[in-house]
Amino acid sequence: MQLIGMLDSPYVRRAAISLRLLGLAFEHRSISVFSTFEQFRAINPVVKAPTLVCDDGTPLMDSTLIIDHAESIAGRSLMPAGGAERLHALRVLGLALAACEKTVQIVYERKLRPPEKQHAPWVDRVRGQLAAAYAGLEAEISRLPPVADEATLGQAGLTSAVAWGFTQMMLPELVAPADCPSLAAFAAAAERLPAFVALPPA
Ligand SMILES: N[C@@H](CCC(=O)N[C@@H](CS)C(=O)NCC(=O)O)C(=O)O
Repeated sequence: MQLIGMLDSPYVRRAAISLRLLGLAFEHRSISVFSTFEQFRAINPVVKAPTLVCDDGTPLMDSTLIIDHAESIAGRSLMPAGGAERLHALRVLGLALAACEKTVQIVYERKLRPPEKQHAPWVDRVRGQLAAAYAGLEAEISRLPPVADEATLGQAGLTSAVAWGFTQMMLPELVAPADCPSLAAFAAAAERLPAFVALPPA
């Protein structure tokens, strides 16, 4: 199978790291939804990254759905099976995905719209949502197992670390590490794991 998309997308990166942690072989193709739009469109006319082209040619979209499919192939999950642990992981994952989404919205507003068409009230709203997502993540992250090795890193921790790295790479002025010390330390430890090192965002 082929994973299509650039690793500077947090969605592509979380899918790639998940595939690797699940022990699944895949070819990663760094095709951009922007600079190589037509090449991407030839693979998936919807042009969404990540796209997973399955072995039978089916193009799947959305990182969460791709990970769901990958877990069904691997026969195991990066999420806790149930109970309070799963509920907490779902809470953390939702916050991390919201942080990714709000970061992407601000980046698109800045990069894709001409300055005179940028809408300050919208950006302020999204900035508030981004700050709330990171405040929530900072409050919750200490309840995840500390990053010891890849075997102990679940989906919630993986995606939190990817989200943090993405926001720090794209909008470092908006969320200071000093405001999220636990999350920053957690992400730094995750970034030292082989799967994160092998799949860098840049
Ligand atoms: N919910 C989706 C979000 C994917 C997403 O928005 N990807 C961006 C790249 S970071 C994209 O495809 N942008 C191109 C577009 O939406 O036109 C996921 O989890 O995969």
